[in-house]
Amino acid sequence: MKQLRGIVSALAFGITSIYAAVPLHGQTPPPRPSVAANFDTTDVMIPMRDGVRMHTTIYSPHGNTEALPIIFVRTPYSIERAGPQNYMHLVADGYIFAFQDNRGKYKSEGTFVMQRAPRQNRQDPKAIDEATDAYDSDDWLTKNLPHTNGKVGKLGGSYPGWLTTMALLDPHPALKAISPQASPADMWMGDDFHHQGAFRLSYGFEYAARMESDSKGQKNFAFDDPDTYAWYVKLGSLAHINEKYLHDKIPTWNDYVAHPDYDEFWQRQAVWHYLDKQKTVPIPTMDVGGWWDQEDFYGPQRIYKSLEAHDTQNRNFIVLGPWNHGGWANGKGSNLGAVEFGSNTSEYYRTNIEAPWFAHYLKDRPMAKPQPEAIVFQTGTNQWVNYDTWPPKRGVVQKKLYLGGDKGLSFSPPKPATGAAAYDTYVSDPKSPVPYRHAPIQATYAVGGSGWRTWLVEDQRFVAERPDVLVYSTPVLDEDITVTGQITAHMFAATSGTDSDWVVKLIDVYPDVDVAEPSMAGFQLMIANDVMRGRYRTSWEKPIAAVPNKPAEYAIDLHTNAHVFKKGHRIMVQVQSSLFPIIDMNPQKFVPNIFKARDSDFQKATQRIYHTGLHASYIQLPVETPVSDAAKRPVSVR
Ligand code: PG9
Repeated sequence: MKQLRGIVSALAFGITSIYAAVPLHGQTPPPRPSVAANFDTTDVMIPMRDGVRMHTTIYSPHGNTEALPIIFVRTPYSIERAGPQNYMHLVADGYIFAFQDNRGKYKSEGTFVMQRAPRQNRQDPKAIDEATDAYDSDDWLTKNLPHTNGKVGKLGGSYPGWLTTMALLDPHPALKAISPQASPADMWMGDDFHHQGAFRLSYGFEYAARMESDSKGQKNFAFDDPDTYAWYVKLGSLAHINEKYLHDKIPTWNDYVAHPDYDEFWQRQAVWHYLDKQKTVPIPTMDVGGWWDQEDFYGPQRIYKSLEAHDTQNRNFIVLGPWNHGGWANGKGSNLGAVEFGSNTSEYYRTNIEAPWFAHYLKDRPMAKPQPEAIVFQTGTNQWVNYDTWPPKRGVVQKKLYLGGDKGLSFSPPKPATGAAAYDTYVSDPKSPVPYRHAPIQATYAVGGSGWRTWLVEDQRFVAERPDVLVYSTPVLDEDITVTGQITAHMFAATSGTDSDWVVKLIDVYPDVDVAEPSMAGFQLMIANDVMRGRYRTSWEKPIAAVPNKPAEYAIDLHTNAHVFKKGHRIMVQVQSSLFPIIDMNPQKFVPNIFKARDSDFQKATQRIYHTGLHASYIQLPVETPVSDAAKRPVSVR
């Protein structure tokens, strides 16, 4: 400890007692327990290769003389409230903890760049990015802290999760295990800012305005209407954002406007492209994601997939559970909104999965059983299941669930249209878009509470009766249907306009009279959903206009899942052309750049969803074979 004090006194600018967690963006940290009193706390400014210094707080167990590994978290959301008390499941095993303000945020020097793209000039010894900041910090920590075993482990959720992923691009030799959690992988394809080309308006606007209005990133945009749905409808074209409110001052908003398509800007930023090019998985990596993550559901799946392609040494693992954004890091995890899971899933994750994993790689502790490739919480049955691949290759058959002319859903192809129209139709009106959650839609990070964190588990009956939402449903199921793996919607659709969005929601409908869970009777629980901006149906880089009223196929990635639609329930699909204001309203008239559309470009469109012949719309579902087929079952139920 003496040595540490000597070293840091030269660099330190003050000692602080810091007792709270690294909360996810906008979360209130838990109260301060006394655990931090058991640690010596030191603030240091760690120099990076370009001379910029990063504010870092180190917690060493009081009086420790043992060689311990370092758990290291980097964040743009301030380390002022960070501390070991939020990692009680790790504290007991014995670690030194270090927390660092991201470059340009709070007490760290330099300039913050939203999701700074990896440096392109790797020959320049002074060039920096998040990987070099991680490397330089690891180097300093392992060389300067006393009583370490020379091993570093990194973890973090969301932005800190992404900072963790970035460390994979240039890992320091001391880095021995990482766990990126809810880490975005691609801000255009599927994470916070866009989904398959559709702009995530309310999140993209509110997050960028909050993060970049000042260096702290804690000032919410001041809405003058408590229901932001009404505010965004009144806003009209996205061009008014800069004209009326941001005045070109928010760099991330300007990036959205300058780069509407999947151009080099987004591709250069997206970490999975770099992971794809790596030859190995350099560090044991445990990716974590939540089925109902309202922000970064795509990222964990994409990162795992990219690493898995060259995981020759079995170092790449994934954990997927029944959580919203970061829901595994705090609390019990016994429910999300109205949905009950029958056990404390978050506690289970922290104690039985995360703690043994880090102890194995950082402290050489043997695992009771080898780490399964994929540990997945299967919803519907509410059980943990291990798989030897993700998505599973064994025991799953790909089935097409067809949308029928009678608004039914069936695994049999629909009959050719006889008299009845070959499509269903609805009118999508930009003045009255389909809300993504029930009114009032509070601001994303509204002080006093917001429905944002649980919108994905809201009962979808609140829109099912709307004339601009098509609803398809199976009869009541007479046996369980287990869906495990990749789900993709194939919509054969047409619009009377020249551009359109297509939103597909896969829903589990609880029985009308639910004896097991009376409060859930008739509940419409979204299991999977996503949106695709029609103009990108042939290329993400080069948008094209739709030919009015001509059907085209739209493939919409609904990502992987593990859910049992139980006997007595029904499977439902809802199709619509807006999800507002989480997704901006498509003008429904093709314009080169939607961020610059005029108000007069927005028009009503009559939409068609086809259901016969060559144009039979369907959901591709990975259906597990019956339980009796033992050889094909998942590796084990935990
Ligand atoms: N979802 C947030 C975020 C991550 C990365 C970039 C932008 C936003 C977060 O909660 O950190």
